[in-house]
Amino acid sequence: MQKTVEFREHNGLLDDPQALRRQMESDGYLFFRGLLPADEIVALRRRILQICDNYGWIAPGTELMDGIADPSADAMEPFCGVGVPPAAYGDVQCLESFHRLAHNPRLVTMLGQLFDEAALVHALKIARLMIPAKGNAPTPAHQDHIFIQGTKTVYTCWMPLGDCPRRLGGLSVLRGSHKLGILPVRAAEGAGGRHVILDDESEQEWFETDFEIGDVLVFHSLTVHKSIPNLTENQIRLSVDYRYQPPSLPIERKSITPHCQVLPWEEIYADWKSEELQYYWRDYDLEFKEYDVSLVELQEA
Ligand SMILES: O=C(O)CCC(=O)C(=O)O
Repeated sequence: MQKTVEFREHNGLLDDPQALRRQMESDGYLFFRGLLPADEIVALRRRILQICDNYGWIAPGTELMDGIADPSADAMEPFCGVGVPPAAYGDVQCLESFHRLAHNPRLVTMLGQLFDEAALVHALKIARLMIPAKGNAPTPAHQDHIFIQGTKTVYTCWMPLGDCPRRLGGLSVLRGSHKLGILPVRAAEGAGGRHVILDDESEQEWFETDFEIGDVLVFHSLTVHKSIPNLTENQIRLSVDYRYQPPSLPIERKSITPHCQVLPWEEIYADWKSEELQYYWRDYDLEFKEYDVSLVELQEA
């Protein structure tokens, strides 16, 4: 039987590494209210909505920051589960502030406490511009590990770029599902195109919330999660998902490449003001692990 439960808030565990680790081990997720500075997120939101406007996807006469989609956006062809076509996504990947947010000291410190080792931020960083349009189905229930691989000790930080009440979508996690091991998958619509096959009889507790700007959801690479359908008629759900791991554990090469190879790093970096966050992973002595394609093979049609 499926049950929907409000996220527990874990701000009280910040600065207590053992308590953070215990909570992650127990439920497979952590949720922090207002962990990130709203002004940084607002600025990034504005840059991304400006890109949407450049492509004609913002309804004329509406306030840019409300992110109201123009009906013509229905004609665009989204790719790679990011909500928009490659040209627009390339523009987002070129934003220095989009990459910088993943390195926010509050995030990196919290993850370092969880790992008991300074966290490596994956270079592959994802933005989702979920315009309610044809082809933008909600993300099916899945485990990140089958796509990311390397070590299972990879944690995802998901955060909305603005308030994200349930009716706008948002992410939901299946509590404790990181203990189920790697689950088989069937084909599905939405990002990743894979839906985990779960025992229907099992008691399922899906945790969700009305996200506010600055909130951060952290989950283990085996924690099953999905997006909630966007029930608004025309509002764009903007979010980012970044990944972290201990640098001492194996990593798969894709994690140091631009998401979906949308542009090469040289083009992404072309207009950046600072070199600090360019090619930073080259400072690590990383152990690379081959991608195992069998993990994404479909078990059911
Ligand atoms: O934002 C979404 O719709 C999907 C995000 C996701 O699956 C992830 O962060 O791993």
